[in-house]
Amino acid sequence: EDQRSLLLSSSSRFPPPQGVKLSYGTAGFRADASILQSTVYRVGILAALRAVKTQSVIGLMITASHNKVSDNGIKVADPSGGMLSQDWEPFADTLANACDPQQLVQLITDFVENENITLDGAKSVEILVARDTRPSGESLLEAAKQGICSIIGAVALDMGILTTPTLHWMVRARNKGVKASEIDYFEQLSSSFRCLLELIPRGSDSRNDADKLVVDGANGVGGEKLEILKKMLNGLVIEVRNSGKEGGVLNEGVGADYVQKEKVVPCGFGSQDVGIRCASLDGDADRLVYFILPSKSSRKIELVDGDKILSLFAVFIKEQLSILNKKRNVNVNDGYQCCLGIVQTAYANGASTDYLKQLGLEVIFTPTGVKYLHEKAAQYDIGIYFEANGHGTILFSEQFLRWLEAKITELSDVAKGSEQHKAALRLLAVTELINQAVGDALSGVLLVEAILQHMGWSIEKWSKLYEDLPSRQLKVKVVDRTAVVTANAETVVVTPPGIQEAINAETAKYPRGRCFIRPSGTEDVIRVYAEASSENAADSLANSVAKLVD
Ligand code: NG1
Ligand code: ZN
Repeated sequence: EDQRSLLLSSSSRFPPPQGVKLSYGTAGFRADASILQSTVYRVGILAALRAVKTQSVIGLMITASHNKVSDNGIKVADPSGGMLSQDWEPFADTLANACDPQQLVQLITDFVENENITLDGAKSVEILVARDTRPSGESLLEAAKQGICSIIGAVALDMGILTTPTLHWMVRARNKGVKASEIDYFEQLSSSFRCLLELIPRGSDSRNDADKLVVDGANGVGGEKLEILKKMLNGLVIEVRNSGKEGGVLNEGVGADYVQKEKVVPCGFGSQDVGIRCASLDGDADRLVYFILPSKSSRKIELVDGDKILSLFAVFIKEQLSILNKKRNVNVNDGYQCCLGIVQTAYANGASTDYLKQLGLEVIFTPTGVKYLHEKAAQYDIGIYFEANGHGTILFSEQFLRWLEAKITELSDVAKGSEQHKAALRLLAVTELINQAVGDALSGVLLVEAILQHMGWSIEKWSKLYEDLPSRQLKVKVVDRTAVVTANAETVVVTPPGIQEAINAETAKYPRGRCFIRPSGTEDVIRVYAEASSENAADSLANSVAKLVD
């Protein structure tokens, strides 16, 4: 009864916006910040219920990632540090769209009963709340806290401004019972990075100023955090641009989404950067792409996207596994077969898929959205997933980790310092450097840099692993995007009938042509993707298919 009146009184302070229907998409709730107070308050309630139900720490992140600065959003991190379990998404939707306090409280009461959640507050639970640098974040964070505190026994811990992946990492670490502050996160990243450099065969040939990395921080939280992290690193010189302190606007003409979609030089970069290794983070630092400025005269960049980061990681992991499995000092052939899986979406450049398959790797496709890729990758001993836009990570199974640790113990007895021993130590360092909760631009950048140094590769050499097929992405505004339903990891349109046949007929006109359409999960549009052997051909294929949708 106390619980009921607590909810009734707090929810009356957060009336929902009129005439908007929100849905918990692939990236949580996202909208113009001015209409989000009630949604964020309600997601606070949901997170508290999730914490009580799982008896674990839950995370709440207030961000709209690469969207414009006036937008904001909120998403929930589950106990593992991953995305909210998909079976709670419908509840998130109904909760966000309840029209008055009575209906809201009724929905919560029914849900609590169905899920067998005991709300006696006997054991308190914690919800970690953080936000990116958006000005609207402060008051939204307050609304989230109010939601959390409306559930008896739930405690909100304000973590302040963090990157999205740091919050996910903290949730995961806290639930494992290990150290989980932001400094612990930075320390884990910098020490595993150092470890990888120390294991470079020729000895670590520290990079100097002439070989610096320049990072575009998207005028967001990532740049500001990288300024702290870079001071903890040896053997790598990083210059941060667009850290948000120079007055630029978040995600405006900067950041990973802009660089990847427009393929042009971001603000703050120019002729002085020709030939230099550059990288871009997105607004909440969970995406990473690299790029090179090929010439002074053009705004065009050579993009080194998520597919290429994936390929670099795959080459390195595969190499270390094969060194480790060579019968030399210790017979590692103990019957354990490490299963390595690569997960992509239909947006992966066709040339990357060909390259990975030609390396003998198993490549699997899922629909767009990190939750699908992550779930698939988790089915392997080592699962590497990336979206072309630069969101991705590497997952290691518990079984693999136990096997690796046993190997290291064994090798350090009989073959200390051998190549086999070093390969095992490198893999262990990767498990600590890469953020296994979610894609993370800061941990990603350090793994890329460590591997490039290990291989002795320049960014040009890396970029030439394979040559991207020309591609074009378009979006078409439609009245009802749900009218388009797809299958086979979004590569085939099922309804409306007839469209797929028309797409096939168009695609057949182009050598190496590939094209698909799908409804966006984050915007009110149908996205068109086309690939072909020349830029003109890719543009023309995309345009003619876009006309079919209109
Ligand atoms: P939608 O709007 O569903 O295409 C976009 C990205 C996804 C993912 C989500 C979440 C593209 C083509 N799509 O989804 O990869 O990152 O946003 O942020 O880049
Ligand atoms: Zn993001």
